[in-house]
Amino acid sequence: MLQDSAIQDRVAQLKREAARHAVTYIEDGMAVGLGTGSTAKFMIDALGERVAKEGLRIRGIPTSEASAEQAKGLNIPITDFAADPFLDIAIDGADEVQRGSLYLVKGLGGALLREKIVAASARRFVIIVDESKLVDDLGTHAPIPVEITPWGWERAAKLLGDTGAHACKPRMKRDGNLFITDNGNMILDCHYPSIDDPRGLSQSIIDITGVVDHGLFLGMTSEVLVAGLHGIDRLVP
Ligand code: ABF
Repeated sequence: MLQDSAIQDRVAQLKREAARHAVTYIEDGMAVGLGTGSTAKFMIDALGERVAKEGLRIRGIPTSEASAEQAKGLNIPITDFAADPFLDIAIDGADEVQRGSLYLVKGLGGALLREKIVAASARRFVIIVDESKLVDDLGTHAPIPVEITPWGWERAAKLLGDTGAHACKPRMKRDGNLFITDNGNMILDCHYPSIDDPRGLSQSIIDITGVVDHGLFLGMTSEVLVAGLHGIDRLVP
């Protein structure tokens, strides 16, 4: 029996391999959405390597300040939506992937709004996860993060309760201060006992004034690369 740390090392190694594979989809001249999180970090590293070694000429839109810093450090040119309103591909991680539909929960890293804008702009949206992220029902392991404007957040929290959330708690940082997104907003982490109608829930949440967006990414995924202990699986909707 492998020890926990040995399993974690193996999973990290597989995620790194899946990230390297995803980066082979990127071709010269492409505009690329750069995700956020530990898996996306492997992907940006692998992309930086291709830029340095092969002279790959691409430009990226990062989904967070952290990913922007990483990309700049690797000499990956940064672009914006004025120059590139549409992206050839975006590659990111996720917190949950629903088997079959490939619907996602994203945003535990706090970058869900920029991630969703980038995903919506991309012709191909590729997700990399380890197999622990695969679920039958969304909301099983992860709360649904909802990005909201700080002013009036208590009202939005109450109305989110009416959509079936048992609890919607403002996200806090480890130091006890409120977590504020790169866009200056708050996140409410909403726990749903079950999500039978993801599309209906998505619409009900977005209809609440003060909600900027939420972590349900429905019908956006082009493919998922799953790093499992036995290798990498490729899922398509
Ligand atoms: C981003 O990073 C988020 O949408 C998601 O919350 C998180 C996944 O992180 P990791 O790859 O570290 O599990 O993709």
